Amino acid sequence: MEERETIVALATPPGVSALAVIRISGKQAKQIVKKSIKEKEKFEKEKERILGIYGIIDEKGEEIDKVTTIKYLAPKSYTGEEMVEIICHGGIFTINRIVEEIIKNGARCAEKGEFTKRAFLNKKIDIIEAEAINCLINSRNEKESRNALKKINGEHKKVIEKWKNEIIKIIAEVETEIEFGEEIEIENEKEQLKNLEEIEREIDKEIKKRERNQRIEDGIEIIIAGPVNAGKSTLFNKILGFERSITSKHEGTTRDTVSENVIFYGKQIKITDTAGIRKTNNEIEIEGIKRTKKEIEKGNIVIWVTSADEKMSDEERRELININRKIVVINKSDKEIKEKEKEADIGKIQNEYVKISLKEEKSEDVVIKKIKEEIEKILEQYEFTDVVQTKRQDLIIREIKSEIGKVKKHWETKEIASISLNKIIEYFEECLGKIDKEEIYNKVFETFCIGK
Ligand SMILES: Nc1nc2c(ncn2[C@@H]2O[C@H](COP(=O)(O)OP(=O)(O)OP(=O)(O)O)[C@@H](O)[C@H]2O)c(=O)[nH]1
Ligand SMILES: [Mg+2]
Repeated sequence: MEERETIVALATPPGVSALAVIRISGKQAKQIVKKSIKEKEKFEKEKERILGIYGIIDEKGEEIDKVTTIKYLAPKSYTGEEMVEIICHGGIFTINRIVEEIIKNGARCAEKGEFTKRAFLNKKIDIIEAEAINCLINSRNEKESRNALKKINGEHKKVIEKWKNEIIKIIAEVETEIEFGEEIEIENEKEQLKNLEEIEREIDKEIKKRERNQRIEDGIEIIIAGPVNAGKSTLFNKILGFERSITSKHEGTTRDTVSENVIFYGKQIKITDTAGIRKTNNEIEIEGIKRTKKEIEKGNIVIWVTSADEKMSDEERRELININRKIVVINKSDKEIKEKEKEADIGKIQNEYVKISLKEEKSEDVVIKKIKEEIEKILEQYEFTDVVQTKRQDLIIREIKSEIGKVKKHWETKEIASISLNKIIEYFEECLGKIDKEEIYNKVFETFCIGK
C-alpha cells in the first residue's frame, strides 16, 4: 500500500464551543503530535484508547492549551491508520494554533471526507456505509438520522445482496440453457422470469419513492394565484415582510411571475406571485396568465386569493376546480358587498377557506398558519427509501432497471439476455463499491465536510 501523508483537521464544527476535537491520521500521527506535547515521555508510554491529559506547546515551549488525547493504533481506528484525537478547548484561536502546530510538525490539512475515504480505502467500511455516514451527519431530524443509522448498520446492503444473489441464480439457469439447449425444464424457466420481474417491481418501487422525495427535497413551491385585483401581491408582500411586488388599484398590475425564497420548517420554500386570471385581449397579460397557469401546474401548494366584492367568474370556477392542494383566501372582507354570494360559490368547490382583510394588520398570519399545515402534510408524505439513498445509487439502480428490461425483451434469446444479466451483476457490485471506480468514489467523498 502506498504511504499516505498524515492529515489533520478539526472534526467538530468551527466556531466557539466548550470543547473541540482535532483529528490526526497517518503513520506519523503519534510522532507529529508528540512534538507539541509537553509531557513527551508520558504520552509515548500511554496505552492506546486511554485518555491522557497533556499540555500542548508551541515550538518555543509556550503552552497553548491543556488537552486530552486518545491514541489509536492501526488498524483499530476510524481510518484504519494510526490516529490521535485531541480534545481541546473550543476557542477559534486555540484550535487554529494547535492545528498550525500539528501542520508545522509535518501533517497536512485533510481534504473533505478524507478520513472516511481512508477508512474506505483501508476496507474499514464500504462505500455504502461511507455514504450513510454522510447522510447521518447531514440529517436534519430524528427520522432521517434513524434511517441513516439503519443504513450504516448494513440493512439496505442486505437487500442489494439479496437482489444480486437472485440474479446470479437466474444467470446460472440461463447459462445452463445456453449450454444444454431445450433440455431445460420450462417450469424452472418461468420461475426465473417471475423472480426477475419481482426484483424489477421492488426496484421500481424504490425509484418511485425517491422521485416523490426528490420533489420535496428540490423545495416546496407555493403559488399565489387568483382573479385580478384580489390582493395577491399584497398578500405576497405581507408574507415576505417587504414590498417585493407592485400593488395598485388597477386590474392586471402583476404581469409576470415574481418569486422569492422563504424558510419554513428549516426548508427553503419558493413562493411566487402571479398575474391575475381574467379574460383579456392584452397580449402581455395573455402571456402573463399563461405563465400563471404553468406555475399553478407545477406548484405544490396554491394559495387562491379571491375578492369578497367580486362575483366568481366562470374562468375562476374552472381554474379553482382543477387545483389539488389549495388554500382558498377570500380577501377584502372589509368590503362585504358580495361576500355571502362569494362564500356560497367557493363553498360549492371547497369546504374550507379563510376570510381576511389584508387592510388589517397581521391578517396574513392565518394564511401563514394554513401554509404551515399544508407543508406539514407534504413533509409527512416523505417516505424513506429502503435501499437507494444517494444520487450515485439512484443512477446505478436506474441502469439496472433498464438492463432488466433488456433481459425480459431478449428472454427467448438467452445469449443476449445473459449479457445484460452479467451487466446487472456488475452494476450491483459497483453499487456495493466492489468495483474499482476511483473517480466515482472520489465524488462521494467530495460531498463530505472537512474533518470527516
Ligand atoms: N379594501 C381592501 N383593499 C385591499 C385589500 N387587499 C388589497 N387591497 C387593495 O386592492 C388593490 C389590489 O391589490 P393587489 O395586491 O395589487 O392585487 P393583485 O391580486 O395582485 O392584482 P393583480 O396583480 O392586478 O392581479 C390594491 O389597491 C390593494 O391595496 C383588502 O383586504 N381590502
Ligand atoms: Mg398583483
